[in-house]
Amino acid sequence: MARIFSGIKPSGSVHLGNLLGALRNWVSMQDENESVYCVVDLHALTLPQDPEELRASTLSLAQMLIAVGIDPDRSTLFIQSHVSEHTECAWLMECTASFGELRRMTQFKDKSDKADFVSGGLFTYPALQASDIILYDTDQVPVGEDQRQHVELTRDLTERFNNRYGETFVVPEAVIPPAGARVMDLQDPSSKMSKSEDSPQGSISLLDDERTIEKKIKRAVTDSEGEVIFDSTNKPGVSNLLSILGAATGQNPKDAGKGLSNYGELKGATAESVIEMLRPIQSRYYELVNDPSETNRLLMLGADKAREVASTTLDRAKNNLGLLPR
Ligand code: ATP
Ligand code: LTN
Repeated sequence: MARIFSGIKPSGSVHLGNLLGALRNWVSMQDENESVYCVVDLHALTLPQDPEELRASTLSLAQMLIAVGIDPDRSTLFIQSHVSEHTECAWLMECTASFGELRRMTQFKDKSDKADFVSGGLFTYPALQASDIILYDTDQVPVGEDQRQHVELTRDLTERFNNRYGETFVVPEAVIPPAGARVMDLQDPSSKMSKSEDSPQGSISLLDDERTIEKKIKRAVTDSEGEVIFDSTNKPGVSNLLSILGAATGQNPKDAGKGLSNYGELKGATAESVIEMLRPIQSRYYELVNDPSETNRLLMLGADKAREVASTTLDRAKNNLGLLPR
């Protein structure tokens, strides 16, 4: 049995990329592993947040995770800021990471290029992420392709720490799905579908209704060739639709277009499969929204379970580092 950890930010509405790149893997991995899943609200603070919106989107994201199939009885599901060991361990990781390593992170480069205000937290973000992962003696981290570099950094930091101070942390590895690992924006297939980018037409929210999904997919950018073939370099828009269709129907993206002779058919088939996939998720989500106190209760239990493991790991790290015991 492996130990699994992953996290997602409450930074906007959960989209198809999150589901296909990460959340579906979270659900399937919880059966045979010991899994820990976290709403990483502290990571959302790297950009300025409206307090009311942050509170609402944190709860709503936890409800969405349950709706997609995370079972709080089988997995540990909690909110990052409820377990203060994460921020404490993040300092240890900041002091283990070099300035150059943090500066090379592409997510930092992308987000800092676009932001008016670049916080120190945006720069040290991967050190907090590393601490999320290592506090649970994690073997595997299910994430989308964009997070591979952060998990690689986590591996480097744990190896460095273990070399300096003796065996302390488990060295984790990323688990990235073969299809759907990188769902692109429907309007700009050169950038990934994202929660916080301002591209509502390019991103399909898991809560979009049928008509909205149809409209967004119909308007997706393709090309002028008209041939339904997978070629992500030369046909990024069409290939993105094929990836979505493939991931939603359990096929390889190269095979997903068989029998579809034009872009209209491709878009119709893609919209239909996405709508079918989201229908049961939406109905479970709206049931949970009617009873927020039950979600809050589950999150408190989750935080208690998480804290027990995290505090043991953090004590071990502090001891190995030479911090004076209390
Ligand atoms: P933001 O836009 O605020 O950075 P995000 O949409 O990238 O958010 P995260 O909370 O950062 O979402 O990521 C949650 C998980 O979803 C991560 O494992 C990430 O790799 C995965 N993910 C995010 N975007 C995509 C995408 N477009 N395709 C596939 N996986 C994705
Ligand atoms: N950095 C990730 C979110 C994240 C995460 C984690 C993912 C924070 N902590 C730990 C996996 C494991 C992102 O931007 N998607």
